[in-house]
Order: sequence, then structure tokens, then C-alpha cells
Amino acid sequence: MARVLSGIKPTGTLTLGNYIGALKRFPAFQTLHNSFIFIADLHALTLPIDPEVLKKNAFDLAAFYLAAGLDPEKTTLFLQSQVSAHAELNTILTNYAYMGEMARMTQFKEKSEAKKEQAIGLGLFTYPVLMAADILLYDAEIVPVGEDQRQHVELTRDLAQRFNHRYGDVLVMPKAELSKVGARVMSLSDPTKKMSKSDPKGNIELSEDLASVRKKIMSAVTDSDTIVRYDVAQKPGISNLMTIYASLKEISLENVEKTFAGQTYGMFKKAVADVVCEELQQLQERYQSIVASGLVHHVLKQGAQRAQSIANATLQRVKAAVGLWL
Ligand code: AQP
Repeated sequence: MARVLSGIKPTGTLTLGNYIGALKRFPAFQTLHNSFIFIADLHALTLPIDPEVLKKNAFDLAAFYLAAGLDPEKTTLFLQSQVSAHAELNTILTNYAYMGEMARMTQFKEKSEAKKEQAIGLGLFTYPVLMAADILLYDAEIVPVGEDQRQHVELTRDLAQRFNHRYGDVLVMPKAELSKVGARVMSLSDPTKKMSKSDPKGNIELSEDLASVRKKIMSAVTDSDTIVRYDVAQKPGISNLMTIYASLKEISLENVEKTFAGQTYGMFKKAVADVVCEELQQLQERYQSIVASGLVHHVLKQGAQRAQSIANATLQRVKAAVGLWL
């Protein structure tokens, strides 16, 4: 069985973008593949974050993973920081990554743009190397991510190739797997920007009150046209709402166009709000019952043990290859 690996940073309250681009897709992988899903808490340190908030976010993320349908018997669910091999492989791999390629990463450019050079942490700069370590440690062949992370997976492939070229077939080549619809959910207040945890005005949070969710969708920025048609360049707002609707209903964009032919934007927005609220209500109920069960810490402890045994074996292979004592 091929190994699948993906993770989410516990940097804030999860959004509908995280859900459609990542969370919702993960359970399907656990039936066909050997699946590893983690909470990227080391990655969350790349921008300033309050320690208590980080701990709470990590717990909530674990609970939402379970609420979205991850079964801890089928998926190894763990905290990145509880498997020290991630930090060790990161240290080794930094020697094979180039400053130029790190500086070209879109996410680094976006996240560092607003900061003065002296205040940009090295962790933010080398983020893709840690992400490469995360993936390569598990010999993951499939990496389900949103469009925004495709570049980082490409860099992981470059690093693996560079390493293998020098030391032989040590690392397994991974591949990004994007969803057909919903790989990039956009902000509701500015549909030319990605929906992000750090943009509460334009996002929908998974734990958000449903009345507020409905209000945000009904007032989402659209255009002055009246036809529900998918056209990202001319109609980014409507196209984004269509993506959300199609992803949650698991239908094609053409099907959405047909369903809403002749209907007003108001009618379409109401249908989008209905489907989002229905999905979130179920998710929120499952989240509440998982938190009440008190199982989250146990699941993460068991997951860390399983992850350690796989990750340590890869680390040994890498150490031996580069000439470190075992
Ligand atoms: N808007 C999105 N549309 C589709 N997929 C998305 N993902 C995130 N936003 C969208 C996918 O969620 C997974 C985890 O992402 P992450 O939280 O680790 O990192 P991020 O992409 O940087 O998320 P945010 O929300 O933008 O966080 P902040 O605000 O902290 O930077 C990935 O698979 C990602 O593609």
C-alpha cells in the first residue's frame, strides 16, 4: 500500500479552505492507502504565536481531524513535535537546499513581505525544508495538499532527487495530489486572495456560529452580472462560491451552472449558505462529542509511537548514507 502524508499548521482556527482543500479529503485516503496525518506544530512557530493558543489550536486540530472522519486505527495521527526525527532530518536536509530556491518560494515571499528583513525568522525561510523532512521521513508517495502547497512539494522532489543523486536510492519520491475542485478556496471579502486562518473577515471558521457563517456568505463580494457561471478571471467571487458548493455537494462545476441557470445571485448564495451550514453543523456536533469523550490525548500518544518507529528507520538510512555514526 502506498503511503500518504499530509498535515495542517495549528496557527489559528481552521477555515472552510482548510476543510475543502485538506481535511475533508483525508478520510478517503485511509481506506486505500497507509495514511499518516499530522499536526504541524513546529511549522506553527515560524510566525509569532502565544504558547497557550498554540496548545489549544493543536488540540482542536486533532479533534477536527477525528470529527472529519479520520479513524485512528487506520490513520497514524500525530503531533510533529513529538517525533524528533522531523527536526533531525530537517537539520541534515538544510545542507542540500539552496538559499536561492528558498527565496523563490511564493509563501515565503507573501509571509515575509509585511516584515522588516531583521524580523523575518530563519524558520520561515527554511519552512520548505522542514516540510520536505516531514514528507520524506515516511517514504510518502502521495501528498494531498491545496494548490498553495504544490510548490513546496515540488521542492521536496528536487531535494530528494539531489540527495539520491549523491547517495543512491535513499529517499522515496513524493507527488502532490490536488483535488479536482476546491484546491484553492478564496477569501469571501477579496476573492482574488486565498482564504486564510489569518484573515477572519474573509474566511469561514469551522467552529464559527452558523448565523455568522450565513451572513458572511450572503454578503460575499461578487460582480454586477447576474449569471451563475464559472469564470475565475471575470467572476472570481461567484466562481469561488461555485467551487465551495461543488466541493461540498461533490458535483462538477458544470452541474452547478446547470442547477442555477436562470436563478439570481441571491438565490444561489442562499443555497451555498444552506449547504455550508449543514456541513458545519454536523462537523461541529461531532467535534463536541470527540472533545467530550476525552480521547484526543490518547490517540495522539499512540500515533506518535507508530510514527516514531517509521520515521526513525528512515532517519537511520539517511544518517548511514551521509556518513553519520548510528
Ligand atoms: N484557501 C484554501 N483553499 C484550499 N486549501 C487550503 N489550505 C489552506 N488554505 C486553503 C490547505 O490546507 C492545508 C493546511 O494548510 P496550513 O494551515 O498548514 O497552511 P496554510 O496553507 O498557510 O493555511 P492558512 O489558512 O493560510 O494559514 P495561515 O493563515 O496561518 O498562513 C494545506 O494542504 C493547504 O493547501
